[in-house]
Amino acid sequence: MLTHALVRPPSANFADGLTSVALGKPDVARALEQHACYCAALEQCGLVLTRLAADADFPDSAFVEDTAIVTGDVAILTRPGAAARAGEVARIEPTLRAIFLRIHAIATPGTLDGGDVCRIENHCFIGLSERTNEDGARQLAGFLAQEGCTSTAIDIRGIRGILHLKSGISYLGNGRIALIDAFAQHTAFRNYEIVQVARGEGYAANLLRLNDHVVIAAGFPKFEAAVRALGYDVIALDMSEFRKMDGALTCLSLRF
Ligand code: CIR
Repeated sequence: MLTHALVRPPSANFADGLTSVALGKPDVARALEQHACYCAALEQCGLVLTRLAADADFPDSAFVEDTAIVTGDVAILTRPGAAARAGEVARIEPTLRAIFLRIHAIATPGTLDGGDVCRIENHCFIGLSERTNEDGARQLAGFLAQEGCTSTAIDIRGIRGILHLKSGISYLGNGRIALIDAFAQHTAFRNYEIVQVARGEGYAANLLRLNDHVVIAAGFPKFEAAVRALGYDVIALDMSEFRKMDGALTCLSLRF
């Protein structure tokens, strides 16, 4: 059962953050409205929120997921792969130290973004990406092993159109994963029931299973119908402004 989440709203200069997609500049007022709806959805799913202040020193800082991996009593501070985001970890560290009993940290030369870590029960898939390197993945695997969690590295560097592993795969619970077609034949996922995201709806592969609900991005009708047909209680959220900055549902919170 998830009970808490950390969130940080976008700052006034959110549009100055990093992006690899050509979807235009985000409207910050609209991003703030979407963020408020996101927070309300997390609360509807039973989570108590810790709301951090917007941080204009780091335009990408609303994407708190990339700064830490949290599991049980432990937080593992990341070392983000984009230099412009490196300072975000120190900004969130005091909050994590106040919540978690044990803190580990990815050290140089390792790099790791939280968006590259997909937890499925007691196993983590760790994406090797433009942001997460082998050393970062190896360090994380070691920390996870200390916590009784196994892991597998998945190389996503040849897959076009995804920034992080979790841009293309999410855990729905009940042994079920949602994934984009580029992952459909991957042997690492063969023991799971797969809900394939239709071509053209790939953005929807990033979702949140939060207790009794599944939170998905609005605007992907085939995928939404498939998830509803499985019997999940679905909340669909407009994510348009975050999408313009390569962000999706999981990026906007740390859940524990
Ligand atoms: C970045 O490029 O780092 C941000 N603009 C987007 C980060 C998205 N984070 C995530 O998927 N976990």
